Amino acid sequence: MDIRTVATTPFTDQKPGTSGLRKAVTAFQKPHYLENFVQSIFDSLECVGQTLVLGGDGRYYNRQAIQVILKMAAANGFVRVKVGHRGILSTPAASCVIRKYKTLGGIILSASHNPGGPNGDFGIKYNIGNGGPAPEKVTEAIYARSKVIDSYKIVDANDINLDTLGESKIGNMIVEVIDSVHDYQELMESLFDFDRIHQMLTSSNFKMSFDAMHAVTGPYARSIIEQRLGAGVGCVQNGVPLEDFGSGHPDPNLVYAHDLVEILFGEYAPDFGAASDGDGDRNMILGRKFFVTPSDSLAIIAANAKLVPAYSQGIKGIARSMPTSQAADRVAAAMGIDCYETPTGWKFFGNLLDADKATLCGEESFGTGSNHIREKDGLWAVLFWLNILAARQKSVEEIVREHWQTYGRNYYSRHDYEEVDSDRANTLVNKIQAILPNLKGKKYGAYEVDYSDNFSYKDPIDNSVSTNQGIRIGFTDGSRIIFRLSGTGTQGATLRVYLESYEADKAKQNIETQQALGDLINIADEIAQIKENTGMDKPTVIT
Ligand code: VG1
Ligand code: CO
Repeated sequence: MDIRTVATTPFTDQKPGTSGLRKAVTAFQKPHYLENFVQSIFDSLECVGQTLVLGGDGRYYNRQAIQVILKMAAANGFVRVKVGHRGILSTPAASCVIRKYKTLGGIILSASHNPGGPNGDFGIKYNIGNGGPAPEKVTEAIYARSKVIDSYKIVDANDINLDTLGESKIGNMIVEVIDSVHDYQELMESLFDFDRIHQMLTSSNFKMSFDAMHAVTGPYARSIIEQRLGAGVGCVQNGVPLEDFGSGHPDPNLVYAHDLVEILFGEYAPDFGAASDGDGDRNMILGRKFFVTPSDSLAIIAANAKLVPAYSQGIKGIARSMPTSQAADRVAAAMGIDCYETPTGWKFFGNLLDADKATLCGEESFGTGSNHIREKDGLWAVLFWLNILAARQKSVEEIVREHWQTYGRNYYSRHDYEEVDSDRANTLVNKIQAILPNLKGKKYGAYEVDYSDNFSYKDPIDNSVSTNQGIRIGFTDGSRIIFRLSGTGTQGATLRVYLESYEADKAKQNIETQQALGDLINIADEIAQIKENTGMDKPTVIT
């Protein structure tokens, strides 16, 4: 085997964010940029004799990056790489394969919902042996290494044919091109009542539509929902993964999944609609003319978990990210189980899942999942909802409204201000930070501040502490306003403002969300002076 050691100089900007390293494609195309980061990952591991999982969401540069990483894996002593067919592995499928074959870990190439193509974004993340995103101590080690790296190792070899299943070799290392869907589908089949869902989907009185947004879930949804579960050809829209996602923005929300939204809010709306993001870990759930917020979805999944075979014995606990609404907390309280509040990003759920303290996890950002893998899982959430619908024989809207009547409704919305100048965004955060200590007891109309802090989290399993995870302002009636800067953007800064209020009164649970949150929206602007500090008079995206 011809191992070459190539001299390189460090880049200063290879710090992984909320979910791996994300940059413009052009950044990754700079000489040695990808190689430096991959070698920094390998240098933080004991690779010799190990197996690696490798795949991505199919975006532009996926195939090129895979060829480079394969040759570097061989040079660094891996004995086997399991790579997805055509380079495709959704994030949840990669997590599944890592766990099933007990590999050292995996590399997932994705910038999730960020647009792709030559002018779009690319990304790379490392997942550890439990199948989950590398925890902070690992990402910090990778970043530290990237700042001093002076060489990387690569084998001179021909490219691997990713279009044909089976094994070949680079030097001593076996490259195994695996079916991207098989292992994942088998796992889904072991969790849900496929027969019952099949019955519903093949009956004449239930119709659904799934939008894969030209991203990675196409092949998964076609195989599982259209074929195995009998929904039939045509149920999955935009099912062929494209390198630029058909110039779309593969983010399953009311703004970017507008094709699906039009169908579900149109005249001949089906009973159920769902979409997933670039790498398949997010989900949006729609009923006929009805949108389910991701926070409500988590709570409803938890409340109905016993209807699903894999969770029929009950759940141990729930975990949600800090900005996610407290709807799940109410379900946990009613069930007498714990609800954990973690910082944003799936990596913080790993320890709770491993320790069996939480069974279900969720984030307001259209992420839901469970202990079946260690990533959020878009199709899993869709199947969970289908299983609930099949078992309860009610509409999505009926199920959600009944849930509100039982537990109360947590009105919820997120306002994003994208591409804010980074200095201005930091100034805004510093200004709020400065007034935080003086807010307690302060009254804004009917709202009185109960607490205000910058969220810090102590992991109950390994006691690691993560500080500065977002500013929380809680009011005496349980309402909250949260301010955070995104850790996944690639241009300027994105300010996220999360708004939540609680309504127990059944007569007041049907107000339009922005209207219900109107006072809090104004208070958020008063506290953060958003318009003045960002120079923007309204959010760029409201979800
Ligand atoms: C966003 C979401 C967060 C999610 C992360 C990765 O992070 O808010 O909840 O875990 O994206 O999701 P941020 O730092 O931009 O707010 V994914 O589907 O992009 O892997
Ligand atoms: Co994603």
